[in-house]
Amino acid sequence: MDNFIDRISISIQRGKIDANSPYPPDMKGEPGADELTREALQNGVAANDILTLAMIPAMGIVGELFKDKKLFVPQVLMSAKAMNSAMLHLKPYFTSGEIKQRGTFVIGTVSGDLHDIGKNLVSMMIEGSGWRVIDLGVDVKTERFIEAVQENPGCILGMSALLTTTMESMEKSVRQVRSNYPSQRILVGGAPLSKEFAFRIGADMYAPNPQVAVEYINSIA
Ligand code: B12
Repeated sequence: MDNFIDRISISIQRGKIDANSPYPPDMKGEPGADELTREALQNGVAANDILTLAMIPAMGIVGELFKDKKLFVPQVLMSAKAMNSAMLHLKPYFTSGEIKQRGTFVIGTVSGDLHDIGKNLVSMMIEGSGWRVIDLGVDVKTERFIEAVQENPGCILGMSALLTTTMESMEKSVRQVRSNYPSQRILVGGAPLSKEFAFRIGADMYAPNPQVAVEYINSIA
């Protein structure tokens, strides 16, 4: 199992999507995150181990290298693509669809923010715990969040922000949704957030990861 975990982690760190992908040149022809994840699952490695021991830490390493200017945006994008190719294989394990739907969860990344890996993970895990998920995508304007709440009475609303600058868009969206729908449940997440920030802007809950998010929404369903 360690071998698969290490190889998946490296393929994400290096941005190696699959065997046909020419990037990075020194890994030409080698299997990437796509094949390695499929094989790992076929060999009995648990989906949750692949996610928590390989994929999430690998993106963390990419983030550190990016911060230290040892990696640049195009390389980070390749890592994001490799991560997404691995996530496609995990989805069926987290979204078996066997559970009766508990309610509707609407989620989006706030205006000005294009980061969607974390949001997609949260969507996948929440869907897997029995919720119908409506994913509004990235760069979601306040009006769109409000429309979605209006169209889905009783839903729980999730917002994601990965940039300190877009935490302001989140605040605006949360406050406006709240003023239109005072009892709307709002859950927020994203690396730069904190519980204090979430409560200050009027959200009901901050979850640092999908597990806490799932526990929270199941506890109020
Ligand atoms: C991948 C990445 C990109 C990719 C995004 C690809 C994609 N499709 O998402 C690309 C290359 C496009 C990109 C662009 C930029 N990025 Co960027 N990016 C990252 C990176 C390396 C990883 C983010 C990620 O996917 N992490 C993995 C996932 C699994 O973690 P996560 O997103 O935090 O999500 C978890 C939790 O936060 C939580 N969560 C997330 N959302 C939600 C929502 C809810 C409701 C809940 C409950 C939980 C939850 O659950 C998730 C799973 O555990 C981070 C570094 C980092 N360490 O975060 C920088 C980072 C976020 N980016 C950064 C920057 C500066 C940028 C750019 C401005 C760079 C530039 N000069 O152009 C642009 C901005 C583009 C834009 N307008 O959004 C900075 C932000 C700095 C800051 N403090 O604001 C970071 C922190 C890098 C750094 N250290 O400097 N980026």
